[in-house]
Amino acid sequence: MLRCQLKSLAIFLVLFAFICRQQIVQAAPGCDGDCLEDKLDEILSKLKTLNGKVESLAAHPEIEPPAACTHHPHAHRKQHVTESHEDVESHHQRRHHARNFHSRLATSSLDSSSNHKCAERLAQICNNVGVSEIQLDDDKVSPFKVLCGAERWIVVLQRLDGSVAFHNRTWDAYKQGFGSVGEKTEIFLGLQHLHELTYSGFFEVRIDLEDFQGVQKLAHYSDFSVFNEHADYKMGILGVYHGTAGDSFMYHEGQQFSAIDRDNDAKAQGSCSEEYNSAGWFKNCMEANLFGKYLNGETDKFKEGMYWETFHGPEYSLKTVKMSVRAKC
Ligand SMILES: [Ca+2]
Repeated sequence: MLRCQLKSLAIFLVLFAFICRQQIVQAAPGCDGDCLEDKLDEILSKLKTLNGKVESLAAHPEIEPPAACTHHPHAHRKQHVTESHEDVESHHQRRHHARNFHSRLATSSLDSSSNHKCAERLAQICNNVGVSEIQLDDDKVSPFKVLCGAERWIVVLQRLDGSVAFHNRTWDAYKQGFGSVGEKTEIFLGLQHLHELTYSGFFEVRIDLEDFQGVQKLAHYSDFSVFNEHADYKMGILGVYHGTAGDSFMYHEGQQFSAIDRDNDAKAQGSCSEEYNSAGWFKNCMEANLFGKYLNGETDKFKEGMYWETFHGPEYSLKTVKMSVRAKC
């Protein structure tokens, strides 16, 4: 019942924000758009993120929405108001994959504990440190190579020395990925593989950061998923943060991916990708720039470097960044 109320509240807030936005802008003809529009779009973006979070929680297969929720007269109308058709499909697809994932876990070994079943599942994905080839259960997805870290973490982004340019690439480049898979090489797995991987089950994410003094920090989030291309590879909920780096990634939760040729950010006027020569799950605009330029530490290029807001701030380009995902037990 609480989830129902939360969803209704989220829908109401989004609709209310839309109406207020129109009325306020119309009532203030002298406003050139820089004053009210940016503020209102920022509020609207936050409300949309809140709404997406509630819906993602409702889509969790282990917590089915109560019957009263699914039969709510506005339940379907809400989805048409707040989501594109593709988004709805993404939710259904995710629930389908998640159910399959748990079904496989449940039937893989009837006389084993659930942890053991999960361990078996993980062993199939990434059982040794080093380069490995992944074959997901989805037959439509061809096998692809990944770098497996310790404790079965799968490295999806690795920046070590600036030998590969991560910034200013086109949408297709971020979709396909670039660099080469190896322990000492720079790589981005690509948004399509990231989507396929994170939709094959439930995943967590960790981001390891290092500065030029050798100080290492960690940001860990309990959940991570990337929607499909129809949803512009939107980032799903991040869940709970813990770590030593500080939380500079939650700001990006629920955002679609943007590149120089695809502005999906929440900045009403202009493109974050163009402004900072980068790409990412931008809002208005960022608190971390994982695809930023490799600028070797201190820099006067505000937010253009590979930075993390709560670890050295936006005028320091880090030495190494590694982003990894792992299937959860
Ligand atoms: Ca924009």
